[in-house]
Amino acid sequence: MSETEVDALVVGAGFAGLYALHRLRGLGLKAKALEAGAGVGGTWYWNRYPGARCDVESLEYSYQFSEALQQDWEWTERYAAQPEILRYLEHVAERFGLKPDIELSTRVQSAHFDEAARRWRLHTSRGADYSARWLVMATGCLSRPNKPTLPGLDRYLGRVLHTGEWPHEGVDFSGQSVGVVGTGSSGIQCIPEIAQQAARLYVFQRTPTYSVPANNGPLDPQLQRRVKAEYPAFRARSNAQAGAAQFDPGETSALAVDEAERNRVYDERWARGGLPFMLAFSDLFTDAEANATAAAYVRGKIREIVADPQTAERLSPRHTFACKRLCADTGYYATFNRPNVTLVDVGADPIQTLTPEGLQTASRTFRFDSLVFATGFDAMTGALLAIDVRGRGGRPLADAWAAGPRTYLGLATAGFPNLFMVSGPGSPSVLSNMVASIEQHVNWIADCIGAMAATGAQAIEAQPEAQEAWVDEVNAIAGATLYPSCNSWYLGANVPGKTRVFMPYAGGFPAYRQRCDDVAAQGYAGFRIDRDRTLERKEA
Ligand code: NA7
Repeated sequence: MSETEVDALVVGAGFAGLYALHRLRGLGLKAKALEAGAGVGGTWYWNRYPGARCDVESLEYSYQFSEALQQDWEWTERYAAQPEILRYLEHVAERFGLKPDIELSTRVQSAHFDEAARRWRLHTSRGADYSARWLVMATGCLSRPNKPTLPGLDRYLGRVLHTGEWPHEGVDFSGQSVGVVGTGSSGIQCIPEIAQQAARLYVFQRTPTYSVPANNGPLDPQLQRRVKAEYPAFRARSNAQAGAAQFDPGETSALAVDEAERNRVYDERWARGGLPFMLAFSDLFTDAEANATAAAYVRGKIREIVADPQTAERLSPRHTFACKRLCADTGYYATFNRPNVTLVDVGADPIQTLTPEGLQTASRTFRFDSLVFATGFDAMTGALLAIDVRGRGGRPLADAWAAGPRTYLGLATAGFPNLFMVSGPGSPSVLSNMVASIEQHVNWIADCIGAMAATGAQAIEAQPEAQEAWVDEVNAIAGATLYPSCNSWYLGANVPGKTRVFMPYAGGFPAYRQRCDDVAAQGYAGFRIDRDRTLERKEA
């Protein structure tokens, strides 16, 4: 099969890939997106499990690049459920005429940099080859499912599901006995839903989870009208916050107020619902004693909600509050008051093996018809490293990142010219409102490619010194927080054998964006730009 030559290739057609394709085409480039799914939507295409919902508010978790789009689209709930977000992304793909340039059901298997031609050559699962000068990896931070390799899994005769690869036709658990492994965001969302349908539900919990009520509901039409009346100003307020969302960070230390005042603040945030709870005070992420007050408050709530004291105790986390991502739920803890739900503490009584009928822990045997893995993702690097990416000198990305990901600004990596990552490791990404971070990255990348194309440059590459300095800065910022203190996916600790490095940039979205803008304004400081006259002549 012959190679399809374009100017730019985008890998992925979720929030990042769709907007990247839109921007690159807007530069007058010939661009294509290659997408593994049979439809657009990325994360929101794959994660169709019952209860799947965003925990950033709809009015913020949406594109801001088009005023007409943000005026026209009507969100129905405070926190949109997966089907609504997927409809939104399908609308975006249609509205901006992106579909003709998206190859669906096309998984990129390899991406090799051809140094002589300064082009990326990609091979796909459909056997097709593509080449492009510019390569934008919009492969997602949470897109490669983490599937535990439990002994005996191949002998289990029931149905095995992963929340991140949920069947499109849905699953009917009526009358079934179901086992769920995992109690992170996906688990806490699907467990209450499955509990309502299944005859019996076993929740296999390795680590208890801090969760606050989402307090979801229909989106107040008046609020939506008010926001739309001043959407650009509303977005500016969001973008000025560390997480690129209006979480209204508290300005006082949790230790500067007495217990009654502290509880008043926590009560208020708990009633408001959602992730702003974690910013109730200024030092919850930096001071262990302050953090412990939030942890104790949530444990108190669990004891209030859960009737059986022993179950409440097992559900109560002991690790640093919010150093694994905080969850926002709808009736999660209360689900354990249902007579058909059993909590199994596999932290204390580990899973030994699966059996044909269910599973065995050290002390008990369980039987169930279906097993749901809500076990998360090989986060931030998983999807990138699943592709055989090779840069200059044929060096594999897996080799360059053997000691953990190394990037400059989370946008590029030395030795891999013209390859850009959207929300890559070393950028705020998962510590921020993803859509805002994605747009900021795509805008930066598109502006950079536009600037290169305008000056006839064929290659731009992060310089090792700039990259090392950035990696050090990212590590230093993380080291000043409590984040490294528990086994989170931010650190890669959820995937056996993965190098333990805190991957996202924890310095906040505004500071990060300023840094990226400064680098661009200084003529792409820290990058080397190549203009090869020989190539120019060939292309003319
Ligand atoms: P998470 O947050 O990584 O949660 C995965 C859960 O699965 C967590 O409770 C894990 O326990 C558990 N897990 C993983 N492997 C195992 C094994 N082998 N045995 C038992 N339990 C296991 O993934 P989610 O999909 O819920 O959420 C990911 C992000 O998506 C979320 O943070 C939001 O940003 C959106 P552990 O804590 O590792 O002991």
